[in-house]
Amino acid sequence: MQDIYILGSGAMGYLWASYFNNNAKLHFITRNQTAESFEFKKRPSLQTISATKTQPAQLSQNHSKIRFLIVCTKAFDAEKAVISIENNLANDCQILLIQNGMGSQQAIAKRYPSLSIYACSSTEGVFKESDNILVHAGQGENHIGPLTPAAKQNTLTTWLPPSIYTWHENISPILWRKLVINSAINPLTVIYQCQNGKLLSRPAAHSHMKSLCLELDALCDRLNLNLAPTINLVESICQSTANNYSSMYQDHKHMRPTEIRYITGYVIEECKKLGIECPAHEHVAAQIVS
Ligand code: KPL
Repeated sequence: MQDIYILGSGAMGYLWASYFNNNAKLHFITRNQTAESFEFKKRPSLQTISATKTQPAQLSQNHSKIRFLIVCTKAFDAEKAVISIENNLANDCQILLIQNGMGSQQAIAKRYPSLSIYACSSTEGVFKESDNILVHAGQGENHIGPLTPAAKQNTLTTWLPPSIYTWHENISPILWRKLVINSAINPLTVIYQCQNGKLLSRPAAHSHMKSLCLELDALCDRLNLNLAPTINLVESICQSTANNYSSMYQDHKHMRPTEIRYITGYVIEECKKLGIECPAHEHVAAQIVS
């Protein structure tokens, strides 16, 4: 059985572990837990998943080098987390990155250019009810593509169940599409303290969204991304996820750091590089704690 290592034991980490259906040895690498076996259940299927928890320091003692790694941390933790175990990575290690926004995945790919590094954009809806219960609330999709030259579809199929993702030779437009959605929705749900759907019914929030989308249109046009007018895309996602509280709203509500630097911050950086004015994004970035 293959050993699969997972960084990040939040809902996404649990979900990715569940995809292996116990056909692999699953190891969560955690900062503050000693090695121990544990189980959790996934609802509504009631599948039981068994795994171990291992601290980075224990990796060198009890484990061979890591060949398959899935990084499910928040964007701001991802690079630090990979660096903390870099001495344990095999020369042919394959790393799958599942972060919101952009910037963190590219930084990791730049740091380890010889490894096989993949980015995933996921629309799966999950939350942890407790440490032993994962709730799969919304069926979504996973889109995966390469970030380094060594990352190939046929290498990925040697360990990742092909039924759970769609492969893209060019993942960049997919990551951009999600970034556009997140930058026009997530910060506004924090500013207006509401679910995604309410951004359409509250006039102030809706007109704020339109100003963000006009800046995103200018950026998408310059990058030749076929996404403008982005307001149509953003409004349709607000409708289909109307009852969701965005991930940024939830982070803010629980007083956790937010991913604003990797969402709005990335848009601002790209606009600056291209000489595009983006006052609405700058204003939003100044209002949200990172
Ligand atoms: O991706 C999301 C998020 O909350 O981060 C959306 C699509 C906005 C759904 O809530």
